[in-house]
Amino acid sequence: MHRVAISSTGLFIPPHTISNQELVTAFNQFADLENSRHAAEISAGQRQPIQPSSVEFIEKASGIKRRYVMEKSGVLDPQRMYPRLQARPDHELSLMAEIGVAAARDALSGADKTVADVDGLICAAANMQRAYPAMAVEIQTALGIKGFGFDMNVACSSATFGIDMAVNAVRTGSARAILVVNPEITSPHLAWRDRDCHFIFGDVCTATLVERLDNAPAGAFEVLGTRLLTTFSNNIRNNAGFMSRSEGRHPEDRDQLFYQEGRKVFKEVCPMAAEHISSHLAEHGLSPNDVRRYWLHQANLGMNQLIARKLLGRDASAEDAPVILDEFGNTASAGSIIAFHRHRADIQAGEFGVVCSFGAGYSIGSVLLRRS
Ligand code: CO8
Repeated sequence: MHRVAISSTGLFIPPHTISNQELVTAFNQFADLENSRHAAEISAGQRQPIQPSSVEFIEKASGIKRRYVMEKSGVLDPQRMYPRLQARPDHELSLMAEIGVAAARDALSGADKTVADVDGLICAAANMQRAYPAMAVEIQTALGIKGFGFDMNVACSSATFGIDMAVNAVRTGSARAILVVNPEITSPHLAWRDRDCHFIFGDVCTATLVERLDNAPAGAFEVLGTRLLTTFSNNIRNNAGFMSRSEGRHPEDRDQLFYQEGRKVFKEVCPMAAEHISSHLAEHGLSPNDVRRYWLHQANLGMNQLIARKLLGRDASAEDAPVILDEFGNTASAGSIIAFHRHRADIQAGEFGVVCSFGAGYSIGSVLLRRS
């Protein structure tokens, strides 16, 4: 058995940002167009008008101020309201693989490693661009990694669950190092025409290099343990899948995109996540106040504040639980990894930190770290 560390992380940031104001302006134009198109039905009481969105609501309810996207003109076109992405020929690198390669290279250079040091690659994300061949194999081959790659999807917990798989492979000796890559292109799966959720997600890609502690650079974060939990819930869903065509579904049908019961998610997941983290820490003889930093999943600012308060018994500062969702929105599984990527340099040797994700499934994954 080997001791295992996270050596480094990588980040790819998409080229476009959408501010809340831009988003709300486009949404409200769309609402006006739809309402005037259906004016007769609305005035006859046969149809409800679409209500406008508001910047104030979005910031207060979520803490999100802007988000990055791969393509913005289609999202902001009130006649369209989803990104304009170009289909690529099969011989070209696919979009998800392209951003995966960029984040993976960033992670490798952060640890001063090359692809020759890596034996496998896991592509772990909430949405895959296609059914097969696996995205991971395309990214692995584009990078030139000899070994293996596979995809996995546990929605917002994909990154932490992927890290768990990588840690086990390195600990037991089946690989020296594994890259866990999280290309989260959420924008094509978001219902931009639904004001309840049109502000939530953003695109990004993160990568995490997991390797033997004795091969890792000084200052790497030793993985002391991982803990995973799932329990089925219909409160966050997307029914699009390979049976959709046979079921006679249309891509615009509301359940073929992301939908959720946000209030229920908030109420049910916060206590589960706090309990999950504190019992994970207890397994290692630690209490929540022994932890210098929590890099939490970035879905909602209020959610993170509540979880941190439940853990620490006081209000958490940005020191305790840094926030990146104001800039990125909810980036599905990448959020906690972006927080770790951006906010770990000041952690001292011997100090503890926890990366924790939570989301659809429900799924919760925590990774307990100690700086070496
Ligand atoms: N502007 C103005 N008003 C609005 C808007 C808006 N944009 N949206 C809703 N309102 C209104 C509502 O209609 C409602 O009005 P009324 O009181 O008259 O009914 C009122 O504002 C309050 O609405 P909510 O109760 O919905 O508001 P909340 O305070 O609950 O906030 C949130 C909504 C922000 C969605 C909040 O509930 C939340 O963040 N919950 C947690 C959700 C969460 O964490 N989900 C995880 C999803 S991510 C995941 O697991 C990965 C999925 C895979 C990725 C998919 C990629 C696309």
